[in-house]
Amino acid sequence: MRKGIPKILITGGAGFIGSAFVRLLAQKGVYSSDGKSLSIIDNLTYAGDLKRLEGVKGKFKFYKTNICNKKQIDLIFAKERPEIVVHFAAESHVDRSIKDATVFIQTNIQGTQILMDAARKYGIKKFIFISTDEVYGEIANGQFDEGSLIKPNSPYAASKAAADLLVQSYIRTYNFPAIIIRPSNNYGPWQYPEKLIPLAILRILNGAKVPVYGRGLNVREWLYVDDCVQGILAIIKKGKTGEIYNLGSACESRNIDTVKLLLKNLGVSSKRFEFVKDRLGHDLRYSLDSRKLFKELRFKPKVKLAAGLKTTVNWSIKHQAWLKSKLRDINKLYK
Ligand code: NAD
Ligand code: TDX
Repeated sequence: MRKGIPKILITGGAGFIGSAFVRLLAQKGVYSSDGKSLSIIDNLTYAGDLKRLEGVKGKFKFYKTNICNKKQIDLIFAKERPEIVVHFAAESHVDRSIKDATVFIQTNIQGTQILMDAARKYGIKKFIFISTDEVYGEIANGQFDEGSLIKPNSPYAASKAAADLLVQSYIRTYNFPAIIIRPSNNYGPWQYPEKLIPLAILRILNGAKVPVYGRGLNVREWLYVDDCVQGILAIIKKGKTGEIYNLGSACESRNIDTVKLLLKNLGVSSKRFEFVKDRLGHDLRYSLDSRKLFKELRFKPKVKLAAGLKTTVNWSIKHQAWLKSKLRDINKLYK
C-alpha cells in the first residue's frame, strides 16, 4: 500500500452507485496505482456488471463473493485488512421486493451483520453503511431529518431500515465506528433499467411507451449519481463516526413531470407514456432535509434534474446496446 492511502473495501462495487464510487476514487487517485489498496466484493447478481468498471481495470482486487458467506468474508478481511469499508451491496429494487422479499432479508440484513462482525474482528477504522431515504417512509408535506422516526413501507425499505437499525445498535453497543448515509433517489449512467429513469429511456428506445404507476403524482428527490458518490466521499473524509447523514439534492419532481422531461430530451411526443396499475403500498413522496451535510460538512450536490436527465439520455443513447442487453430480464420482471 502506498503511504497515506487507506486500504478500502467496497461491497457492491459492480453495481450502479458502487461502481460510480470506484470510478471516482480512480479519478481522484484515492488508491495506489498497483491496485493493492482497493478491493471490491460483489457476487454479480442480475444487477452487478463488471462492464461498469472496464475503464478502471487493474486498479482494484475483485472478489466474486456473497456477503452472506461468513467464512469467505472472514477470509477476505483477514487477507485484505481494510481500514475503511464502504458497504453498498444490497438488493435495491422495490418492485422485486414486493414479489419476493426473501433475498432482501438475507443480503440487506444478514449480509450487513456478517460484514460488521468481520469489521469488528479485524479492527476496522470506518464502516460506511449506505442506507436510503426510504427508511423514513413517505411524507406528504415537510421533510425528514436525521432524527425523524424510521417507518418503512415496502419490504425493500423495511430490510434497509432493519440493517440501518442494526448498524445503530453496533455503534451503541460496541462503539462500532460506523457512519450511516441515507441518499435519495439516484439516477445517471449505468443504472439498471428496472428503475424509473433508465426503464423509461429503454422503453422509448424500443418504440414502446413509458409505464407510469397510478396517476404519476408520486414525488421523488432526484440525485445525480456523481453528486451522490462525491457526497459519500465528503462524508468519509469529514463526517463523524456514530453519525447519520441525509444525502439529498433538493430536486423534487412528480413522476409524471420527470417522465415528460425525459420524453422531451429524447425528442419524442410528450404523450409517449401510459398510466398503469399502481405499485402496492406506493410511497407518495420522499423529501430529505440535508442541512446537516450541506452546512456541517459543506457539501452540496451540483447537478440539477434537467441537466442530469440530459446527460443521462445522451449517455443512454450511446450505450443503448448495454441497456438493451437487459431487456429480457426486464420483460420477465414486468410481464
Ligand atoms: P444495484 O442494485 O445497482 O447494485 C447492487 C450491487 O450489489 C450489485 O453489483 C450486486 O451484484 C451486488 N450484490 C447484491 N447482493 C449481493 C450479495 N449478497 N453479495 C455481494 N454483492 C451483492 O444498487 P445501487 O442502486 O447501486 O444501490 C447501492 C446501494 O445504495 C444499496 O445499498 C441501495 O440500497 C442504496 N441506495 C440506492 C439508491 C438508488 O436510488 N439507487 C438510493 C438510496 C440508497
Ligand atoms: O415503471 C415504473 N413506473 C413508475 O411510475 C417504475 C419502475 C417506477 N415508477 C415510479 C415508482 C416511484 O414512485 O417511479 C418512482 C421511482 O421508482 P424507482 O425508480 O423504482 O425507485 P424508488 O421505488 O423510488 O426507489 C429508489 O430510491 C430509493 C431506489 O430503487 C432505491 O434503491 C432507493 O433506496
